[in-house]
Amino acid sequence: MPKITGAKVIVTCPGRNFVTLKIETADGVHGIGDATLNGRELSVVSYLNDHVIPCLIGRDAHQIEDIWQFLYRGAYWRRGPVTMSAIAAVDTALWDIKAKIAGLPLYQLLGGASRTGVMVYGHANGSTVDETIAEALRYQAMGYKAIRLQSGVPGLPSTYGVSKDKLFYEPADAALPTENVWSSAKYLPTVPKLFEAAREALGWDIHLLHDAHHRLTPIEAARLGKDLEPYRPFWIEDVTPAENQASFRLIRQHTTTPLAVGEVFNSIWDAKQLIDEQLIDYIRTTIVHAGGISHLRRIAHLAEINNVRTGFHGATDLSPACMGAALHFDLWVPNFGIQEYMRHTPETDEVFPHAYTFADGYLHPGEAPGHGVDIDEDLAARYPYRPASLPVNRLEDGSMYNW
Ligand code: EZ4
Ligand code: CO
Repeated sequence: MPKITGAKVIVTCPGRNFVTLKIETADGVHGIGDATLNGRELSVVSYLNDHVIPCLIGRDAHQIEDIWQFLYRGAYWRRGPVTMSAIAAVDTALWDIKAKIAGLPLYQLLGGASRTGVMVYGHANGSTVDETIAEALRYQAMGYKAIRLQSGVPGLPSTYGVSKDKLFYEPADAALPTENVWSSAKYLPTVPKLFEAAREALGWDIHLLHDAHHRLTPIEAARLGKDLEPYRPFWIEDVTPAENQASFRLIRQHTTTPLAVGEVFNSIWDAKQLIDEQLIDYIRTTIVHAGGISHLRRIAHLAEINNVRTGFHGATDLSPACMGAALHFDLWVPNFGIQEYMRHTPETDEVFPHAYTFADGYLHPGEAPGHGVDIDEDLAARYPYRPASLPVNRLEDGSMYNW
């Protein structure tokens, strides 16, 4: 058996913070897994170092399911983003090791390729509609088949999704949370105008997406969905917070615009009612935040029998190790929908050498054994951790709100 002889946590900040778990076996094979939880990185580091790594040493790296169950059931305290990100890192690293030992790219172990490439969506944003459309045209020229559109809201000093650097959006912009201001009344009329202009400029042979980032009430979300129907969005995302899964019934009654939810979910239980009742169309859980490949596979299967497709989160805070693993999953999973793809900085790409490639709107995980992503530890050590928090939101009268 490939005995686990060592495991270490590597923290690096090549432009933003990443936490990576590296597991080593007696035969000299190693695997890596992403453990980054944006704004809460060091909590996962501590969970791994204090509670997980000591339990891994001496185990058989091939027993992925048993180790998963040990870490999940064995903690007694179930679920939660810190726990599930730590478990995900172990699970991803073990799948990487198993596939390397088999000499196969990970997608082959999952069941083989179901498609030739993974359709991804890029992010066009700007402070005005014109600026956003100009960006979207650039993405279309790069070959993207799907583009997310986010635009500034007149009267609000800043808006979710509108970045300074056009290729890399980084919301965790300060050591302590930046305070933003929100108004749904100001925001709601702007989105149909953005989509109308986008259809005019980009045509109909391209998928358009939008993220409301948890800011609407269910009835406001229903209205947004209705208002966007003429422009046939691929989806609207996180229109309302999803702790109360039943609240999506109300949105569903009113609009045929497809709904995507789940980037903050960490367990199948967060999505069970949404999927069982077919209240959403796309599930956005990721490998790193939802317990790794082993748990995401359960979510995907539940989704499949309910006509829900995958549309995994893929912002810059998901490291190349998560992206690589996700792409193998995407190439295999029968009910694939789309994959979010926000490019990493060149420094990040250097720290994480990877086999995946982009061409003509599709990513491919490559044919390297494992998930195809590694970490250059010497280079990683040159970028020390920098505290960074996600922003918070207040309404115009000062009330705390959802970011
Ligand atoms: O705010 O990844 O769809 N993408 C998003 C992201 C999230 C960040 C949080 O860490 O909503 O921009
Ligand atoms: Co989102």
